[in-house]
Amino acid sequence: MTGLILALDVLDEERALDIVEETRASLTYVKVGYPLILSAGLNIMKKISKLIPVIADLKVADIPNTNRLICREVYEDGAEGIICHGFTGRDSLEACIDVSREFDGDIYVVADMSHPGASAFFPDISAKICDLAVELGAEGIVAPANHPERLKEIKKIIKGLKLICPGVGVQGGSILNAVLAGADYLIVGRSIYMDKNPKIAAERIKKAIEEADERSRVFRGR
Ligand code: NUP
Repeated sequence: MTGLILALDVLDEERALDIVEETRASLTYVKVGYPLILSAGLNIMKKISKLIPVIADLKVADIPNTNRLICREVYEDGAEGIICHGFTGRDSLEACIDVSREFDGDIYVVADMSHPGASAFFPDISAKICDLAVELGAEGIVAPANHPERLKEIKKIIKGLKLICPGVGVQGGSILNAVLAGADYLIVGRSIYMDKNPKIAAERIKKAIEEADERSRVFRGR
């Protein structure tokens, strides 16, 4: 079953917590990133993690020592998972993964991105990043739901790693195509938190994911 991750890129702590409370029945994780953390403070992760597991989308991309310091801080502040870059190379990614083991946490590695500019560099390096993530024992890979052809290629080489995918809704990707291409989780932000009723929006998207799962099962069973 494909899961739903809310990308909570709102800037107000109270609103953030209200949206989590309203939508969490439809979600597996809430993903927080720089916008919310910088406006509300790192402590927001502790507050959200009392309601639902948190993935910190900090796209950690520094030298090993700095990566270690960042990841420790973020796990101590309540995150269950951290999104890191893999293009920094083995030692930097390994530093993140070592810390994740100390905290029994997860690392998700960005192998490709969903914005138009990503096509300049990522398709050339994404297979290498995936191989490294598999070898080092990451929990999952971040790859674009709005590029199902790239998603399919990535799915083939990541063994059992989880594929978590932003890019449906406002960025133009289709839920069905992403699920058929192998997404394990869809990451959705604006289509939920900008809706006048985030609870209903999350329920609607969850239902669309369930329908896509069903079609995917029928398709695979043929
Ligand atoms: O390639 C990526 N694309 C992307 O949109 C990697 C990401 N981490 N994201 C994040 O997913 C982005 O920062 C935002 O938090 C979320 C997508 O949000 P939305 O386009 O559904 O509003």
